[in-house]
Amino acid sequence: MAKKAVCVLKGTGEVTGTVYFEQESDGSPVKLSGEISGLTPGKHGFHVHAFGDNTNGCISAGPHFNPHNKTHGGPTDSDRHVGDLGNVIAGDNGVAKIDIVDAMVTLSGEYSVIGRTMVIHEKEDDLGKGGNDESLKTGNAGGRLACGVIGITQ
Ligand SMILES: [Cu+2]
Ligand SMILES: [Zn+2]
Repeated sequence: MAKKAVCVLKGTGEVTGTVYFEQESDGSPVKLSGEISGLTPGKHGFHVHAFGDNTNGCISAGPHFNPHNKTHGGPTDSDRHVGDLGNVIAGDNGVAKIDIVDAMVTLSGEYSVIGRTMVIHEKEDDLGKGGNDESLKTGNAGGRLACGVIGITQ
């Protein structure tokens, strides 16, 4: 049966967004759609972080969701965190349209992302190719502009 989820992203600044998730059946790819506004034009790292905890803002969401103990990578790499969705690209109007199909993110089972947090970052994610230690953890994507917990929807 198809599963759906939604995430409303908010932060301390002007960045806001809504992301919709849809998965046709268990094990099929997840489609993400929606948009994020208030961004500087260009690429911004976009990840699922481990915890659905926003008690201290986006920081409480913890590191990238990484249940298989991999290094940070890009969405098409085999060595990647489950949460590694790469970058979204904002246009000159500051809006990034989300149109992602991802084979590793799932809405069901032990590694479901429901109840975890989506984060949009200040900078571009270098996808693990930045040549330093931080690149293999966070992709050097910088601060957390906005975030929200991924919740079940109808
Ligand atoms: Cu992140
Ligand atoms: Zn990562």
